[in-house]
Amino acid sequence: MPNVYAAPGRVNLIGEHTDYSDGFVLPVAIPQVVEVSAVHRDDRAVRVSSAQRPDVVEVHDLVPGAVTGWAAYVVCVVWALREAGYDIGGFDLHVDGRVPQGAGLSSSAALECAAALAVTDLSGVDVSRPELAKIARRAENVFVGVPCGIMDQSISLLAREGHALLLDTRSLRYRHVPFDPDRAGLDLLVVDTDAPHRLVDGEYADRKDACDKAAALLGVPALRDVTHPPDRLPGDLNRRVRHVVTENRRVREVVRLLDAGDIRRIGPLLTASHESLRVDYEVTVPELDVAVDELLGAGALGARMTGGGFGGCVIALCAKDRTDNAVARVTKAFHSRGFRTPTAWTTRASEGARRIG
Ligand code: GAF
Repeated sequence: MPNVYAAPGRVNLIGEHTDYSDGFVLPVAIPQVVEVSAVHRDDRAVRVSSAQRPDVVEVHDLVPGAVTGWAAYVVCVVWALREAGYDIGGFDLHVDGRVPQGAGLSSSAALECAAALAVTDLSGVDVSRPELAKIARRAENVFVGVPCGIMDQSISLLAREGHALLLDTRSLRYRHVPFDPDRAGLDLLVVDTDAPHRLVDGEYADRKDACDKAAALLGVPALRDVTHPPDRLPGDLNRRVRHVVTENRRVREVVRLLDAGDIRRIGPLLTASHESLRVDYEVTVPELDVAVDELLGAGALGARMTGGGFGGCVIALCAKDRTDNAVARVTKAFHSRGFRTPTAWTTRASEGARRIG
């Protein structure tokens, strides 16, 4: 009998493009999960199949570069766990991915985390969830070659229902912050713009390089250590740093309001985050900006892009009686501009990775 594990995708409430500068993030897990069914093998090979793909990948010699494409996000964690000294045997892994792909909802980290939980649990090795998040991030950085931060793996493994996760990406200390829009008569709305990702990998790496360069010029270990936006850096760097500095402040302010039970007042901070990502960090596209404008025009308390940007999803905090109208407005505006048809749904803060069968 296969053993089945599930790990969720996420939306990030606030704290965008801060996790590779040692900053603060505040994501929530969504109900959509990636499921991985795992069966132990007698040898050390890893075989991966998927309900969504026709190809089956079997790897005997697990080294970076040996596998590319979707299967790399599964086998990478076996590689990284072995590298970290854990005794992980061979497995047949079957994936059923229900997190929308390419929408910025972190389907890749969900895949990594479901696989990581499966192979560690079934190998009887004891790895803490924060340690597993670090290993899964390293797997993606080194094996897959994507220079992501640690936010997505952390929320997938550490999420708690009805809560957001406040994570300090330097110390890796974290805390669950109550987040229940429903109780306040609000919806957390997700709008998938279906905008094609443009140059996402190159642009993401470019932003990370800019942050590293700015930190070096300012003489600090990471932009987390900058308290006031600078004005003496070359080119775009002042604006890039300003985003990170102001975004870290906004995360702390949102957490203060949520702790005080003042969820309605986080709206303007979400919107300010979007403005910062649009003007200073330049990771939005017209579809994201139009969606945010229309949602706000329909009375949303706040709205912003979520995830890496350059396409993907927008989130909004909306009074329940305004949600339908807000979605209709976005759809109409998209049609009149010739954008693709957006998809929208309400979501809730859900639980993290777990065994389900
Ligand atoms: C992507 C990355 F994977 C995260 O680490 C994070 O940097 C995010 O973009 C932007 O906040 O999801």
